[in-house]
Amino acid sequence: MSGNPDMNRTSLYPDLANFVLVGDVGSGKTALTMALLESSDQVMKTQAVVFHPSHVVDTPGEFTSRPAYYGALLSTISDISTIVYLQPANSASFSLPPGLLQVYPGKRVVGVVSKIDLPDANAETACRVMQDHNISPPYFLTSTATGEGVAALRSFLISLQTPDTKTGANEECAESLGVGDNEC
Ligand SMILES: Nc1nc2c(ncn2[C@@H]2O[C@H](COP(=O)(O)OP(=O)(O)O)[C@@H](O)[C@H]2O)c(=O)[nH]1
Ligand SMILES: [Mg+2]
Repeated sequence: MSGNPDMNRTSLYPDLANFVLVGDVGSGKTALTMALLESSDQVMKTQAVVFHPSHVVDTPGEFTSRPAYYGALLSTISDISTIVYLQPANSASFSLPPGLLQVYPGKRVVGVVSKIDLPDANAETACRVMQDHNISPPYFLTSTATGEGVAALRSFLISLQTPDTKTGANEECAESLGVGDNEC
């Protein structure tokens, strides 16, 4: 894990830390990771877990779509406090492995609707899918093509690292960060 060269790079946002992105193959995890970190690295198919500085972790989509990989997913996320789940705006199917939230009941799950710029995007449906699967609002609507919602999500994730927002006041915090404009 520490052999990954990505671990040694410095981050523009040192407080943007301690989260793992999960979601289906092609849901936009790597593109969103790069946008959040403002990294110019090229987005290529993620074949392995990629560790960025400060415990920011990008996972291959197979982790959520193939049961054989669930064990790997569980061990990857065990030390990370926040799961960022991506629901593509043009998909109504949910891809977080069943029971994952029960295995780690203490983890925060942040619901993100990705690719809201797509012509067939339906953010409302995507939010409903997350709600139906026990992911609580606020949801963050994002597009890495237009950049919409990326800064609000980044601010929210950074706010989770400050002790007084870890308990309780996060929805208020999200609103004050302007997330309300971008909610379902
Ligand atoms: N239109 C659009 N395309 C996106 C967006 N985010 C990612 N993509 C594209 O979707 C494809 C899969 O993205 P990627 O980040 O590799 O998905 P991952 O498999 O979840 O890591 C790539 O071709 C990206 O350029 C977005 O917000 N809007
Ligand atoms: Mg990827």
